[in-house]
Amino acid sequence: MRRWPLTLGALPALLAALLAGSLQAQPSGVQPLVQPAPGVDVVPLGTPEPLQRQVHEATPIAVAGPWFDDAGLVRHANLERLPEGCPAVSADIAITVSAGTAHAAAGQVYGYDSLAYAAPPCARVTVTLINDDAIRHQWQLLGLPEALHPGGEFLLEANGGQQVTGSFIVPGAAARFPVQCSHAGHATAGMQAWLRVEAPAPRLPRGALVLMVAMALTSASLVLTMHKRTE
Ligand SMILES: [Cu+2]
Repeated sequence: MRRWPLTLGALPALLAALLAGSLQAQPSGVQPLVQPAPGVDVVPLGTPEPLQRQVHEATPIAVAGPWFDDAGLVRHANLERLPEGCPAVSADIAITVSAGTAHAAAGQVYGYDSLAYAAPPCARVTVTLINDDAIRHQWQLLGLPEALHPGGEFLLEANGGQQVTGSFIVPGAAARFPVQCSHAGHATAGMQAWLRVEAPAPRLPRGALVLMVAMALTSASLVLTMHKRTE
């Protein structure tokens, strides 16, 4: 019974000591739930950096790799890498495509202003897509070598009223590549075309042309002579 007064008497000091200890242990700020291992730097959480968006003042020249800005999107472009069977870029072909409802064929909703494009084998084709509608449209070409174009695709997408430009190199063999807008329903509503790769007709040497003309003239004169004799 004599210990109680002693214990009670020491209680305020004990409480004060505990309080002081707990205040010292109280963190001054928010502490991580898991303490980092010694030597590990802790990066304080803060406002994340805003995503950097690539913005171009004007329509860029053809660029390689995925690219987008306020104008639209270029995906799987290829400026330099040569497809199989192409020792070099054979020609530079520029194609300008206008897209939208104003270019739809009769009975269709959407369309391009041209339904067929042509390029010689191994040509570098630079396409500019001009979107005359307020909604987005694409010029998506499929069937290219997958080694150079994931999924065989080259894609331009122009936002409403915008234009985008991109390039690719066609293979060395004759082929026909389908082009379309892959937005739901747009291809079946008329937004389809073709790119044809074919070698230009071989040019005859000048001597062969002269010989052909001479033979034609000789044949004509012979026919005339025989006709006169039969009269
Ligand atoms: Cu479209």
